[in-house]
Amino acid sequence: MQTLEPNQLAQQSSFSKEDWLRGYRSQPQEFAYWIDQVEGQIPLELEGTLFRNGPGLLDIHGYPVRHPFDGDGMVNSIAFSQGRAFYRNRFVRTGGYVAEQQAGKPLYRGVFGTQKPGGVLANALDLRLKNIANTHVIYWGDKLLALWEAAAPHRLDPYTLETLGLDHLDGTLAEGDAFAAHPRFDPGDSSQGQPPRLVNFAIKPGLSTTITLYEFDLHGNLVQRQAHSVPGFAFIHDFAITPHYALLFQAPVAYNPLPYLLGLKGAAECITFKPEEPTKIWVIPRHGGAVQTLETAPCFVFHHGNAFEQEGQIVVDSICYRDFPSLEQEDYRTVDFEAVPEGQLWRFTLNLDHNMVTREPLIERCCEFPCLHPQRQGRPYRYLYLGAAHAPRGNAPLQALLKQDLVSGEEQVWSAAPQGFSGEPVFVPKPQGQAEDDGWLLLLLYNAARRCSDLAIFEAGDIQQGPLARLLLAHHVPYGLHGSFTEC
Ligand code: 3ON
Ligand code: FE
Repeated sequence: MQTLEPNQLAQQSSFSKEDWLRGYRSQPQEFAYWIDQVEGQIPLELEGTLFRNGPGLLDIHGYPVRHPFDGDGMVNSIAFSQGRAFYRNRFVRTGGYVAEQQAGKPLYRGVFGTQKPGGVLANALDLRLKNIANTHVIYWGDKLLALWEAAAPHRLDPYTLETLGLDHLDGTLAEGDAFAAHPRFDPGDSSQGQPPRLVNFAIKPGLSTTITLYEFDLHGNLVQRQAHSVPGFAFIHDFAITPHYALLFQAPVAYNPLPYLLGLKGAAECITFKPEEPTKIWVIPRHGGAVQTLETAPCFVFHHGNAFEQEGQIVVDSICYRDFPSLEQEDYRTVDFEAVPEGQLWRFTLNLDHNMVTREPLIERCCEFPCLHPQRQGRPYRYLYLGAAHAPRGNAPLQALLKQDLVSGEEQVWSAAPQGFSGEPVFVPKPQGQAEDDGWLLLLLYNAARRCSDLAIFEAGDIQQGPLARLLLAHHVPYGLHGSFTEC
């Protein structure tokens, strides 16, 4: 066996940049087929459909997007039945996608800096948003919805993935209203007479920002809405809930829209981090009561793991970045991973009586895309699953699956390095499961060795044994964002 000096070890990379980049090629084709290349066994009891969303196009007829978050939404479904799996993918036929595919060139600017061809003059003062429906896909109230946080959802046919049109949630959203891409499913508590709820928020930024909170019942009917105005600009991508509270983190950012108006930058590229100011945590009671705001050290959060109430305090577990990842430096394809901060999991404990927040690091390994047992949402919990870097320290692409035991502190890691790249795991409880980790984890991997994607199915109770099954797709799916599982 080869032995390595410590400095050589540090230089040894767990991936090649060429391999990583190949996962960001457009996938313009749409497929529908039974997956017949399967390594291992698909569990017979796994019945239902995994939906995933993400940018399907990284270019529009050869014009590259400036950032993957600007890519047109492509929804994938993998339907499991009797040990077999059927794959399908379709682009969301948003107005922008249809028009641009017809025109053969970009007709819209992207929030993350994509510009129309034609230089500054062609872009200045064009402030139309292209709703790209690329961030999440959920099935709720008999509707399959593709979400993008700055505009309304698109409704899709859950079987064919055909786009049925924009959906204003039975009149809940007015024309032009936003709806965040991060709804939370509150499982409720039947012993307390609390039914399940879908809770989501919407942000209307400006000199002051309006946060609207929505709650829907199982049938998709709006049961509660409240709106609050908070001082200053806010970019809030995700939030957390407990049975009594919604929690939103407002990072200290400034927004100077001038370069956006002038056609020089995308809106998100005009956001800068203010490291001398605190991050504010907005605590909104879900069932009435005064809103409270607490402060903690400056940090930026895209995603929260979970939150819960404990002994009069609120605990929130969140992936924090030292600052808002600056977008303006260079092309995402030439990123220097070492030069940008990684996401790490922190635990915030909020004492509402004393208006105090304490925080401690839980996972120092670079990680993102947390998920947990859906019945533990908003409740005390033990296990969090995430996409993670192969190496225990430093910023790097996600190549691993991490299971964190928050009670014992034990971590389990399964890595797909050097040629595998991971993303968000989705937890599916077993039909008769008892333990919190009695379920499967579904993880879409980009497999650079095949230049195709694999769906890996893990036993959540033991991820280190590797996947129970690997479903080899006949093509690649560009690195995606979020997805969900539904039993039908
Ligand atoms: O001008 C305002 C500012 C702003 C940024 C208003 C606004 C609402 C138009 C706005 C828009 C925000 C949008 C559209 C955000 C979309 C975010 C998005 C599509 C994805 C975010 C992903 C986050 C993470 C952390 C992804 C991580 C990915 C990896 C680790 C790589 O696989
Ligand atoms: Fe997200």
